[in-house]
Amino acid sequence: MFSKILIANRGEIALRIIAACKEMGIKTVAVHSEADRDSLHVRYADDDVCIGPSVSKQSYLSISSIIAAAEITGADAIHPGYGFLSENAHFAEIVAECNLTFIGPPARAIRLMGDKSRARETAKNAGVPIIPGSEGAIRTVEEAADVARTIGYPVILKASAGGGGRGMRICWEESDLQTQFDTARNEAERAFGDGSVYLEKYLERPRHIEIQVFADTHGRTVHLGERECSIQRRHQKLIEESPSPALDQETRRQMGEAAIRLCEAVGYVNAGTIEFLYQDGAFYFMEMNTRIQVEHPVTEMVTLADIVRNQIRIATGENIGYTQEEVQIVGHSIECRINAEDPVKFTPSPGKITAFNIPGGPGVRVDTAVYPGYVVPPYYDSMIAKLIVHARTRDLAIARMQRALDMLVVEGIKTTIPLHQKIMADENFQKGEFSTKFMEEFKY
Ligand code: MV4
Repeated sequence: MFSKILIANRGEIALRIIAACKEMGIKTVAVHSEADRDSLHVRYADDDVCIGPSVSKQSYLSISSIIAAAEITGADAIHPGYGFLSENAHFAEIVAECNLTFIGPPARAIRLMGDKSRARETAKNAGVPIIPGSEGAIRTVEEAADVARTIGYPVILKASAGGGGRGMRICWEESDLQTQFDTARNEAERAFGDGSVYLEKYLERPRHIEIQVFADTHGRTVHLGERECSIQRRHQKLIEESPSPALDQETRRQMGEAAIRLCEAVGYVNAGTIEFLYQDGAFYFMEMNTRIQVEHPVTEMVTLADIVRNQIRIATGENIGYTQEEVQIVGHSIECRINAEDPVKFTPSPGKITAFNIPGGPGVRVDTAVYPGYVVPPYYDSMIAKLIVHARTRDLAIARMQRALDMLVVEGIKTTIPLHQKIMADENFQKGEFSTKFMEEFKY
């Protein structure tokens, strides 16, 4: 087992990783920017190193500073959390070259899944359903028009190097194609330095459902069921839940098995998430995320798994320790992301939190790094807390979330709490009837 883990992250996920390490008897190293000197992850870690100025580029994204911090403090592994360097294959390679363990998948799996067009081809070859579309990247607009004519409009152009909704263009008819193809290429070239794009049939009202997987170095892969992530705005998730109100047992089993097939096809190791679009009873592979995700707690609640602990155990070469048959989903869990934002305009609302009171009681979990008097810096993501509930049924989980939102007090800044209260009270949300279009159509 590792004796000391460096956490290359900040905020609630850094604290979540420290919590797992403490329970495992592993020492921790926090790295922080100048803006984060007074952060809880710095206080709770055994060691801490300032790795640079406030802007992420010069601190949480600085590979050399982070490696130096690991060497100075004698860490033997690095946990990247989510965001920042978590899906940077180059970073994973450097970590390994420095005789440190990267707590995550092999660099080649990160690189392969980072190329969305190749990931799609890999899924197809593994027998995982993909959305009808181009075979690999598209080189000319004529090629795009040929594929689009075969599968029918609308179609969507996606950047191979994109993901998470960046670099996408919808075409409703052939006359849109030329402009959108050029725009998509130029945007992708500018944003990612790689102008390659691929094409898919555009699904108009899909649900976003993802499968949590784990693979160990001994060839065992299991899944921990799904998360429903359709409630999002501009590709930022707002609410996640598990299980999805849309899936029956048979579809859940098939989606889980498809996710496992993809992992096995690429020799995947550690925690990962396979994202699917689900519409009219069919599911299609969309992307794979090769990191721990923000919404992992809803899976932890319904499976009793400790995902971070498992990541660390797998990284040391231990086996998963249970079989697929032993994974059981119990009850229902919902997570609301509490952001320091205007709840209507979604503009950032950094500043000093003058009062902060978190709900407790049965079935409530709050993952946060905020405390009374904390100043939310303007440099990073606006998420300040995750409010997670667990109950026997979905209806009970919604009722529990409503009372937990009422009992959550954040003063001094604007937050998305009022928005979550409105969504929890929405009839379509309560019925479980929604798609990724929910927020576009939601009146608030
Ligand atoms: C799509 C789609 C419809 N049809 N692909 C958005 C995030 C990126 N991972 C892919 N995305 C989408 N791809 C086809 N062929 C709709 C979306 C999409 C979406 C997906 C999941 C969650 C929210 C979304 C919001 C808008 C668009």
